[in-house]
Order: sequence, then structure tokens, then C-alpha cells
Amino acid sequence: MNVARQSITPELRQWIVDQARAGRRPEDVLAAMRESGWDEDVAIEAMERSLEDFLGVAGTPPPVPVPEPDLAGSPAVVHAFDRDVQVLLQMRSPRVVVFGGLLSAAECAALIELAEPRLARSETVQVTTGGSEVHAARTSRGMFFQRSETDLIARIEQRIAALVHWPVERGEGIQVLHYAPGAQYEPHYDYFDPAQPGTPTILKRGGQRVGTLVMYLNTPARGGGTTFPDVGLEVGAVAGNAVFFSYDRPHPATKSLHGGAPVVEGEKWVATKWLREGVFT
Ligand code: PD2
Ligand code: ZN
Repeated sequence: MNVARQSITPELRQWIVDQARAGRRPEDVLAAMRESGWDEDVAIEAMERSLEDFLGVAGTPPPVPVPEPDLAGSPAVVHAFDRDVQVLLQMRSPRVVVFGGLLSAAECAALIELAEPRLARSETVQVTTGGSEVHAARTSRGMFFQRSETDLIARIEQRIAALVHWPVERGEGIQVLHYAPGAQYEPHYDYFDPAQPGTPTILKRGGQRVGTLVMYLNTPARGGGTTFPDVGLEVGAVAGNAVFFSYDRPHPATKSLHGGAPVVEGEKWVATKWLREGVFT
């Protein structure tokens, strides 16, 4: 079936509701649609929309605007504030774009030098309280810069804002992480889980995260790529390059599950910029 022509008709929606009424599990309904030729993304969207109507509640949160680079016409290079950045790969679902040469070698070195004396064992946001905690799944050390903390940080933030069309004010401070050999970051979502009791507190500072930019500050000899397990994608960690991904709702349907693969040989340094729905305070 031609994916471009697949549309969610009233008949399809009624069929999905009938299956739900008959007690069929959503994963079985999805599998049946896949077997009869439906594109997975279209099938998931049809299921979500139909079941929202049927249940009278949102099965998934509504989509929100997300940062997005201007890649109309598939440019090889995009100009971002003060620098030309290569476009090396793009994927629609999950929305992933890999950039080349976002940072110069000197900028990578300067970020590492500024961050190194301030590293502490990485904390992850504490989902139950909204505070933060040291987490076993994240065997790296990290630190946060304040937004615009130095001229270098401010320049990089302006470059990122221009690249993905998202105001500097809607970004968290840049985080630098260091992974020693063997360290990794197990697959996770960067958005805050709406089901967790600490999430409303976290969301007071600018709403949900809607995008992530992971910038590689060095090139580990082996390992240390950023993985997207839902689609079997691994982005190599190459100094100066960056992987951008966005998620328009805090839901696995975004396929934005991602992790930092174990560093096999050498060490790994990254700088991460998380982008929020609103102004981050
Ligand atoms: O260092 C990485 O590759 C990585 C992987 C997954 C970083 C993050 N997540 C993150 O900073 O959120
Ligand atoms: Zn992450």
C-alpha cells in the first residue's frame, strides 16, 4: 500500500473502536493493521485518535510545537548564527537530525576545560519529588553551565537557537558529561513522565522538554555512540558533530527512546542542550 495515500477514514476508526469494544488488546489490533499493509506510524495515529474518541479521554497528550531546523530543499549545509553546519542525516520518526561541524575543535576543547574542574557524579531528575539524585543507569560525571555564563556559552546558545529555530530563553543551561571507559547511559526518554508525582514541580520551570541536542566534544576510539533502540539507529560520537531529536508529546509514540552506548575504548565528552516548551527559569 502506498503510505502517502493511507488516510484515517471514519470506517477505519469505527473498526478500531469495534475491536476495543470486543476486548481486543491494542497491540493485537496494531499487529493486525500492520499485517494488512498499514504503515506503523499511520496505524498508531489512527489507534490513538480512535481510542481517544472512544474512551472520552486523551490516550496520549496532544502534540505541541517543537524546535525544528529549516531543511527545506535538503541543504548540505545550513547557516546558524555565526557558523556553517553540515546536515549529515535526517529521520522523520523519531525526528532525528545529525549535524556536522556544529562546534570547532577549539570550542570543544574550551568546553571540556571549563567543565572538568566542576564535574560531579551525574544526577538524574528525581521523578518522585522533582529534585535530583545520583542514578546507577548513568555512570558518567557531569555539570551544568548557567545560560550565557561565558561569551563562549552565549555564542553556542545563539548558534543552537538559530539552528533549530527555538529561542535561547526556552533552553536549559548546557550540561557537560564525561564518560570514562565502560561508562554508558542506559536508554531513556528525556521528557518528564507525566505519571510521576514530581513532574508538576519540574514543569513549573518552562514546561516539558520538547527537544535535545547532544554535542560531541571528543571522538572516543570505540563505542560511545548515541542509540535510538526503537529504530536501530546509532549516531557515532565524532568531535564537533551533534545529534538533535525532538518529541512533540511525552509519550513513547515519539520513538525518542535513546541511550549512550558503552564507551569501549577511550573516554567520551558531550554537551547536552535540552529545549523546553516555554521559557526556562
Ligand atoms: O551521551 C549521550 O550519547 C547521551 C545519550 C542519551 C546523552 C543523553 N542521553 C542526554 O544527555 O540526555
Ligand atoms: Zn537523554
